[in-house]
Amino acid sequence: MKMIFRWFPNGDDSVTLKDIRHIPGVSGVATALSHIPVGEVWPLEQILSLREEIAAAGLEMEVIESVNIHEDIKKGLPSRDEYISNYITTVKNLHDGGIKCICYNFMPVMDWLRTNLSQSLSDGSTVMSYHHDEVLRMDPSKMADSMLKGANCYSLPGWEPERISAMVKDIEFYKNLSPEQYFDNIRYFLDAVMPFAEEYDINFAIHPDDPPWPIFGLPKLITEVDTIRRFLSLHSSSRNGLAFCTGSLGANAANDLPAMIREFSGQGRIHFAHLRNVKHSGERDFHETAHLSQCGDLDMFEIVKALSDTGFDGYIRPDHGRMIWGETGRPGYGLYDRALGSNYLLGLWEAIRKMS
Ligand SMILES: [Mn+2]
Repeated sequence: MKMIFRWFPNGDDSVTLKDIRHIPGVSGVATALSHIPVGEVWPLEQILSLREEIAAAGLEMEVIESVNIHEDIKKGLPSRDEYISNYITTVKNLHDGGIKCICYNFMPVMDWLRTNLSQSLSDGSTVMSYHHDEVLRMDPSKMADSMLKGANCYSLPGWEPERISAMVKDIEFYKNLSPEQYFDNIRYFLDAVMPFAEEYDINFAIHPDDPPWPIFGLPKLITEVDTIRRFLSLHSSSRNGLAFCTGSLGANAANDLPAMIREFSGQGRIHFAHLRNVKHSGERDFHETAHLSQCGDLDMFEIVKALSDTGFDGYIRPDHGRMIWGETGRPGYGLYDRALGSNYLLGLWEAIRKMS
């Protein structure tokens, strides 16, 4: 297992590589060439120069989060073949740049969604939260405004300008696409790309839908045990795996996360784990919390134990944290609380390993 930390290059992060190097037990970063528009090839030279920058700070770059999927692939349009071909070239270049794992998602239109990027907790810290009633009342055309307003001038992954400009039109498009057709589009992508994942020894880790239920009538598929089983069965290669995000899947209290980890990690299908905690305040309402079990509704001990017991040897990163100690930055991605979280998780990992 390697503990890593998400980091955004090109000055688009309040956290520096030097900061990350100071966190004990963290060996590398999950990062991306996020300035390249979705659908275009990532040039090898740029991958290598980012790798050098990260190596110069004493850190590894083995995980990309994310290489986004062009909307035409998700929609199943004829133009998808060109974008898939570009994607495969990017995979080859990432292989040549020493990458071992690619995180991505197949969420239509938008990536994750929250209704408040800075909700105050009783300890004075702030976190991101989600209230479903507010989403039901939301005008999709105003949604991006409200997300970006809370972003403290940092880019928000999954909320790139090209996505936002097409958002309302795209929501309409998906109203006519059945979940069956959507699964077919994922299968088409996997059938094209997985042979290259094999050839280049790169694990693919799909991120679950966040939150794990439909919004604006959009198909949501990577949300619970049944749909994840179905996704994994679309392509049997063990390279076709999961970025198991406890915060995303854990927003639905019906998901038994340790059992899901035992099943999917036991099959060697979890390549990357995003570990964070959430507190439910209603069936479809939650806020994020510090990583400790006692701070939220997820049992982080059982989650880490399930990974350890199944011989998990992929990457873990602390996912979103609180904003504490006066820090400002991209919501969820401050330094301090994620550093605390990583060391809590490493402590659990060491104790579980030594006692088993
Ligand atoms: Mn996540």
